[in-house]
Amino acid sequence: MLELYGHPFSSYTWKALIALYANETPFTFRMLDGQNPEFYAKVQAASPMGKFPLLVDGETQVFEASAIIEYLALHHPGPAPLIPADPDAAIRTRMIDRVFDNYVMNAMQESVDEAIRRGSASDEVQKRVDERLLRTYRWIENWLGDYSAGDAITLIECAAAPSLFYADWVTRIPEDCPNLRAWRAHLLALPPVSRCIEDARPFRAYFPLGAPDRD
Ligand SMILES: N[C@@H](CCC(=O)N[C@@H](CS)C(=O)NCC(=O)O)C(=O)O
Repeated sequence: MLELYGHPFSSYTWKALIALYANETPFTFRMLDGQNPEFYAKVQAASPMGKFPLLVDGETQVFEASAIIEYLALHHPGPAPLIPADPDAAIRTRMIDRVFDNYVMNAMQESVDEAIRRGSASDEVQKRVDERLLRTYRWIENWLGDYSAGDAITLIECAAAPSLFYADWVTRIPEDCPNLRAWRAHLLALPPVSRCIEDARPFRAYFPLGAPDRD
């Protein structure tokens, strides 16, 4: 039985969970909630910074959410085309996955980290984050003109849903990005994503910048 170590409020845990849920892959969730110190010990030992999620499949341990999805696509495939079979399409999918981790998730995280350190994000940090996120939002808005996956769940949806869910709480997607606003709403309504949202709801009070009263 596969094991996934993570936390229901963690965006990168969602990224792996969405892939597991999309293919109805059986797994045991090992929740990092302080109740089981041995879960933390396992995660700490597995990767350089002890980050989660961590997937364990017998003797195999996989960290980095994108690598977990690659592993699931290869060893536990299901109806959801997590990684396209066509090699060129797969390269494009991996490239867009990097956009969400590097330019959405990381930008948002700067405000969150500052809020954890100081209690709130300074105007200077928030301005820098706003600039980075708005530039990325506009790039995605354009990219969406050529993208249509329908209800399919690939690595792109796994990366996009959690990063856009939380980034919009930090820097609202503006009205001049209607495709992106609609796509975020579409992603949040996909059953594997809405399941993550509901399971995370009890933890919203922990969002360091304060969770808005929506979604
Ligand atoms: N690059 C990693 C990032 C994982 C990450 O940042 N996980 C966060 C939770 S969302 C974490 O482990 N936080 C605890 C820590 O940094 O100690 C991935 O893609 O899996």
